[in-house]
Amino acid sequence: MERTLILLKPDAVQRHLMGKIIARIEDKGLQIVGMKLRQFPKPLIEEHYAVHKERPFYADLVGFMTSGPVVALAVEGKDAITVMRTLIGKTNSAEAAPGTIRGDYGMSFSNNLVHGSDSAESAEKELALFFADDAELCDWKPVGRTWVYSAEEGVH
Ligand code: IDP
Ligand code: MG
Repeated sequence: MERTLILLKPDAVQRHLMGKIIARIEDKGLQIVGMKLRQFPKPLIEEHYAVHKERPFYADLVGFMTSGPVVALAVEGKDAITVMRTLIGKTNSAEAAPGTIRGDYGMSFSNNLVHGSDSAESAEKELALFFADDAELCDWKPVGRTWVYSAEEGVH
């Protein structure tokens, strides 16, 4: 099992898409093991996007991500990082494939609704940033797991 950090960005919250996006994640068979809604402090967002520090859009990105509440989710599943990236779609929402979250709900490059960790290393770092206390994460076993995966997939 793998965990990934998902953020529902301020545009998703303002556009009342939280429920629809969370439903996509649950419908896929992924499991939410942490969830909080908060207007996160600027230093935390700056650290989260530190890899983009030198990019021309960095200041706007930090401004956007601190402009309103964000939902942070810890999502668990087999290959959850890749599965979520596929579900989210291409960075530029206008080009994202139909059926993806960005492809179905977005038009923008920057206001693209969702963040998902892009590797095991960033997932670990980002989860620690948004869920600093382990007690904020919930280990639980959904009853349906034995139907989401086959026994051979080794996650029962
Ligand atoms: P990702 O969210 O698909 O992983 P990244 O390249 O990691 O995309 O960029 C982080 C975020 O920065 C994007 O989701 C988007 O909100 C914003 N961003 C990336 N590239 C641009 C750009 O060229 N113009 C404006 N915003 C951008
Ligand atoms: Mg990224």
